[in-house]
Amino acid sequence: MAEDEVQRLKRLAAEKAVELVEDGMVLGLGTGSTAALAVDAIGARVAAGLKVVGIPTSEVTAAQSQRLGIPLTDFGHYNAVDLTIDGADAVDLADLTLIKGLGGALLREKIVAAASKRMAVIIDETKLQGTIGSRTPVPVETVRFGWQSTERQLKGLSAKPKLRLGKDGQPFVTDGGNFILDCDFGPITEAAKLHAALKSLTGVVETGLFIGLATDVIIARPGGIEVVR
Ligand code: ABF
Repeated sequence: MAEDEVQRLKRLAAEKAVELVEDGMVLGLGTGSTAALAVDAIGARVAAGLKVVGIPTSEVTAAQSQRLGIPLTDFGHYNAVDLTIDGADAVDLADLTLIKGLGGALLREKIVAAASKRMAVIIDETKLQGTIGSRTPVPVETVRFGWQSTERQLKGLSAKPKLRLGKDGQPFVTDGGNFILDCDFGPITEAAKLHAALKSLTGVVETGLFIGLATDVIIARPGGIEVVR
């Protein structure tokens, strides 16, 4: 699909999700190119008088929100988020399991998603990949100390881990100061079991498997929008 068309679809999905935003809501503000379009649309509504507060899922989103005048808050002030709008890297429509974290923000994204009453995931149809993991690795956020040891443990779970590098060729460092090991497992049939096994490894902070968190998936296709709940 041409890049312009993908961009158009991302915008459609983002705008559809922002229709769910109501006055007075606490919003989870996602990260990534699709979520950024939703944050833009929220910013436009705030400029027109909408009253909301947002909890950003990354420093990048925090900076974008501040530029747009979206008031920010945190979990010291609110226990729960009314609605989170975020992107994803792969979605299995059978049970709304997601892979997230290719953008590097999976830890904050998961903390916000787990505290959310509703999580609308916005994607273009290229993110639909049938069985999760078939085309997208699972990002695993790992503490820096001893990452090679964590990597060996991951290999013991049959992963093919690869340390993520930044544009400068150095290890990519997350907002939490951690590394990411992108783990190819091939098609994942038991995501919850795999997630639990990964989390039990010393050194693993969080995984990019989002299970039971998405409530709505908004898919933009060339023919129109589909919403799966
Ligand atoms: C965030 O951004 C991530 O969880 C996911 O890794 C990525 C998707 O980015 P994009 O919308 O740019 O494809 O939502």
